[in-house]
Amino acid sequence: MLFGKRSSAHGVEEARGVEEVGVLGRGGPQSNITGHPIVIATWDTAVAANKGAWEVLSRNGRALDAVEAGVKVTEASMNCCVGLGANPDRDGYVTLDACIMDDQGNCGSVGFLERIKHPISVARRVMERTPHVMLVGVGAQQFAVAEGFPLEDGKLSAEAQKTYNEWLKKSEYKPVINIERGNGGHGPFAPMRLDNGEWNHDTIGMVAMDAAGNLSGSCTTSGMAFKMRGRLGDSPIIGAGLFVDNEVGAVTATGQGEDVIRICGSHTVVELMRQGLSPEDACKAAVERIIRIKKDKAKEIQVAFIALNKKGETGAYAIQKGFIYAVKSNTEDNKVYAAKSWYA
Ligand code: SD4
Repeated sequence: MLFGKRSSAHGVEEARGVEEVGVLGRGGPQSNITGHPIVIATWDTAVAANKGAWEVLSRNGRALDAVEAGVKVTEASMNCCVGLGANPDRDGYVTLDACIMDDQGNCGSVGFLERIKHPISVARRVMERTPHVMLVGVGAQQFAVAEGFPLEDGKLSAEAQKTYNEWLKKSEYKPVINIERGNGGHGPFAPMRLDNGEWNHDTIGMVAMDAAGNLSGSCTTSGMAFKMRGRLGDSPIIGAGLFVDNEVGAVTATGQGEDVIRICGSHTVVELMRQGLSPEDACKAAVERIIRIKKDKAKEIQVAFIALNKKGETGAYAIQKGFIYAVKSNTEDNKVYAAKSWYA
């Protein structure tokens, strides 16, 4: 059904419409769409983060500054999932991934970054001050320190230490064969749900349009809790965890990064919007692609996308029920929405 729509004459017409909007965007003069600032972000941490972004957007600031300021709120807060207070990898180290992309196709990213409080700002420096897009590990940390970011002490937060100790106990008690069955032989990765029954989610992704009609996005995470040391997910990968095309829209992903990477998730959603799909339909079509690949294993994972198009329309879709996101604009007061999902 969706594929039929994409290849129809109607789809082509819609795509042309998007191209016309694009003339005002990337590479050309600033768009003169006005009065349309909007920001959306993943999970419930979005509410505080959107407020941070809105302080920039409501003063006619750039979307790029807004998406950096917004997710910094989450990075600085004590939580399980983003920033240095987050849960560690399975060796007990917090390793952070982040990326950022603006309306000009500029992008920057850091992966496997340790002991730096604001990976999103380091990602922005990579974008603005290096000839590269991505720095990882020790090199990313060296760059951050050279740029004046303080090197923090690397201790786990009290909460993360407690969770890690608990996790270590459980991993000792889990027979390896069951671990292999549950995780495809890749060893003791994070549980899909936390002890309190909530999804084990580890990311904030944010996309915004400013009053000039220009788009930007950011994504920052500690990755999946108790991941293997050195593992990168989708969040630092431009096109997977985040993609912005100022002619079309901006998209970010959350959930099991490996399955987002497999379909170049955020880029795929942007391309589907370019072909005329609404943000929600585009997110849904990308989720369906993952479901087709994963088959029955899709029941065991969560992936969700949020999308914003050039008209300021938003949408989201997830594999599993329970994914939420928040929207702030002149007309939406940081309302939290439950995304539609493939499995009820
Ligand atoms: C990752 N996508 O590292 C991130 C984790 C996440 O909800 O978003 N969890 O794979």
